[in-house]
Amino acid sequence: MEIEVVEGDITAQQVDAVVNAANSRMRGGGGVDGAIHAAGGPAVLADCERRFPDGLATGDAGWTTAGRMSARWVIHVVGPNRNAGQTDRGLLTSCYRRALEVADEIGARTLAFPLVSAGVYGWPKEDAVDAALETLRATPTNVEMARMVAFGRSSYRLISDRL
Ligand code: AR6
Repeated sequence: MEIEVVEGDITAQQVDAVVNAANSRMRGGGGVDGAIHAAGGPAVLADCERRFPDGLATGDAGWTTAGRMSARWVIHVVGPNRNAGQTDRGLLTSCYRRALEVADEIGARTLAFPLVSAGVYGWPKEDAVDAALETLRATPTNVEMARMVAFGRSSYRLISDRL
């Protein structure tokens, strides 16, 4: 699998599926979650309600429609909330591994990822990047391309330095 990095907005990526840094309620939120629901429109929330009536566990992934975005699917993952004491790094790497497994289930070949847990959830950025890259590299998958979408210059530099 090819791994690349771009600076930009994840909602504008021309990929099969965009990955969302959601929360376990799966009913939208701020950050990248808010941007994805705003860009995809109400169909994304409606699909979340239908497919995830009880939400989604931390570390897990699940798909919905991408609504009005050019991607076909959103793969929602729930990263650990470090600010709430969830410090188990295995929950963060699980998000990337489970996202690839869900992509394989639905047949998505190109994915765009945000830096899960590195915003509101307070995971240190450097380690969030390392967790993402090492898991994407180590997980067997049919996905052909994983694009890390950096929100801002400093995240872009951080990811490209480590790539
Ligand atoms: N495109 C790409 N990356 C973005 C975008 C965007 N449009 N917007 C923000 N980021 P966060 P978390 C980056 O806080 O830490 C939400 O309320 C951002 O700079 O979105 O996993 C959810 O509902 C950061 O690097 O996600 C949850 O409650 C990264 O995306 C909670 O926040 C992740 O930041 C999840 O927190």
